Amino acid sequence: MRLFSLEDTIAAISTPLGEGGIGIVRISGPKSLEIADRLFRGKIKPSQAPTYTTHYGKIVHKGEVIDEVILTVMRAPKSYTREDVVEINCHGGIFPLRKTLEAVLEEGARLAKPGEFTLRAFLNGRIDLTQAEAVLEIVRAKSEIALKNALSQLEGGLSKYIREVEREIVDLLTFIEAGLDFPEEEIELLSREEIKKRLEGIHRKISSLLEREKEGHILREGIKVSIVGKPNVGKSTLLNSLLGKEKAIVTEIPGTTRDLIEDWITIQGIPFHLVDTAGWRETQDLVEREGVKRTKMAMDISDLLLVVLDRSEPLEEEDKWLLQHTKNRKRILVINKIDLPPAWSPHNLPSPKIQISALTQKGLNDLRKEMAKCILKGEIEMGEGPIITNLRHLELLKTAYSYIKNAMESLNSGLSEEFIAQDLKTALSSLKEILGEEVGEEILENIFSRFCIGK
Ligand SMILES: Nc1nc2c(ncn2[C@@H]2O[C@H](COP(=O)(O)OP(=O)(O)OP(=O)(O)O)[C@@H](O)[C@H]2O)c(=O)[nH]1
Ligand SMILES: [Mg+2]
Repeated sequence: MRLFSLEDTIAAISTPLGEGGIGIVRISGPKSLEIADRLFRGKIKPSQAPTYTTHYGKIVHKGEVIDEVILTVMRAPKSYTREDVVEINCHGGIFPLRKTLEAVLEEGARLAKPGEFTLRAFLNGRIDLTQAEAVLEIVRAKSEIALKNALSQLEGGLSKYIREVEREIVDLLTFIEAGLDFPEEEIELLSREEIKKRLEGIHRKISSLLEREKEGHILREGIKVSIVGKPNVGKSTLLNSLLGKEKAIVTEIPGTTRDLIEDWITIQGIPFHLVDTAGWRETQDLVEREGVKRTKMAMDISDLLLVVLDRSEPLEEEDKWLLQHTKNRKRILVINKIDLPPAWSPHNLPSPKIQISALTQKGLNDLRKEMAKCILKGEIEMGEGPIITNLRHLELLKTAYSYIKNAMESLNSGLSEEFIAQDLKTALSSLKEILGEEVGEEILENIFSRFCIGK
């Protein structure tokens, strides 16, 4: 299968396309240096350059100077892919980059598939699968905490944890199987009590990873926050103020926002996915009605609601309805327009409530703090240690967990140790699959196809 061939030399533009300071064409594989030799004109031939050195020169193809470049040589095995890698730093425009890539391809490289450089690093054993996946998570990280977690995964934090659990399972299996193979021999065996203790230890380790599933979900998806309220209370103004940009249209006409408007912010390192919604009211207007329907759906799937009330106008039926219907949800009451004379007092409203002026930004910091507090309070402690953010890992861990549980139950109900060994083996192979030690090509294809080309 082509995806897994390591014999050919691959190349791609590794920086985003568009106008930039520089752009990089990356080449990896056995012919990298040879190809570079044919295109590069400088003081030294790339194939004679020591590893980790950079060289100034020109790319010349078919007698035509394509670009003035800096070329970097990284020799196997100390490179991203563990193969010979050449990176050509071109001027940033699309044209020189494309021309350089074309020349590289004409000289014998083939265009890399998405994620193929990272795939090679994995296939060549430089990184395991969780580390390869971390590369993708780093690119996609939506907040500092997500980035930190992905970086630690790239450094092998998660792999180390899982390898420890693997080792404990293998140790236990060795004892159990020795007992099964040589029942008559005088070898030191574990008592059922000791087996139980070890199983419990393994169980604890896996479950403590699983317990942080919720944090993983947040890092992956962010906290979904819907801004709701009747028309004209200032929802879109609030969205814009939190984002620091004019994302949503704001007018004094009630019913301005019809569709959901979404964007991301981070507060204290936590990613929030904000959704501004259509004002909540009964209406005959078809478009607006559809908008309100979407508001309902957004509300249903939110982790947190910002229920916005306008303090400068008397409360109406819609406000009361919303207050009543969101009372069992995680919410913050946002009392807006405090820069205007008040028409009522929020005194009797339940907490948490924050008074703000979305227009002048007064109170906005308190609101941010409250949003972070709602999330951190008791539920999400972004503590130390790996957090599972990847659904593939999560599923496999759950499988391992259930087999360890099976093994514990078999032991408690006095079943033969053969059953326990079987469960342990299945759990072990799930853990190996997380690290990519036992994983099918189809799964690899699926993972790496989500990367961008050039990674
Ligand atoms: N004085 C004052 N005016 C505000 C404040 N927040 C919003 N407004 C004004 O209130 C009007 C409505 O604001 P929007 O943000 O469009 O209100 P909305 O809740 O999104 O309204 P719909 O999209 O129609 O549901 C605009 O004229 C805003 O300038 C505030 O804190 N103080
Ligand atoms: Mg609006």
